[in-house]
Amino acid sequence: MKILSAFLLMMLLFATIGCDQTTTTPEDIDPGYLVINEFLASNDTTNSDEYGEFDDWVELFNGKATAIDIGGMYISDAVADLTPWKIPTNDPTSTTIAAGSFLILWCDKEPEQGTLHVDIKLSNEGESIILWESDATTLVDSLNFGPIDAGISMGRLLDGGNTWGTFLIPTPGSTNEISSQL
Ligand SMILES: [Ca+2]
Ligand SMILES: [Ca+2]
Repeated sequence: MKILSAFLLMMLLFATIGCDQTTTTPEDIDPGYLVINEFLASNDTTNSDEYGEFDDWVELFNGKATAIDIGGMYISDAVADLTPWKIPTNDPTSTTIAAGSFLILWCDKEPEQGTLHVDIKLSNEGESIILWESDATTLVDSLNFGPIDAGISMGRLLDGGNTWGTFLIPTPGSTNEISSQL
């Protein structure tokens, strides 16, 4: 009887997961984490910034139950960068990510265009993205990626989850579109 109950429970669990693939489940998220959730390393036509420029971007996702202000954190495209870019601290309205929400950082090396324009660019030949806490030492999240075609984004299949994929339809600032996975 116990075995049967366990079997039914397993079946119910699989059925639940199977029906709900586009929703991030608690098991997929480490609640302590702010993560790099998606990025577009070569942006030709997907989306443009406030200046009409189709620049590269990194999407962050706050999987915590509380808002996070990323002002003061550091970002770079190289692990050994001795002068990573400090995200400005004077514009918390722009740099605060609500619980369960997303934020786009434009990787255009044009910080004069606004708080969320960082002094790095991404290469679609492959490189790294690293985000540090405001002590410039504690790692928030990082990844390495290889060559990727223009207009194709890479991201977590479930927002905040551990498994990465490539997406035909990038989703800057919103839930990753698992149905467009390549
Ligand atoms: Ca720009
Ligand atoms: Ca997204």
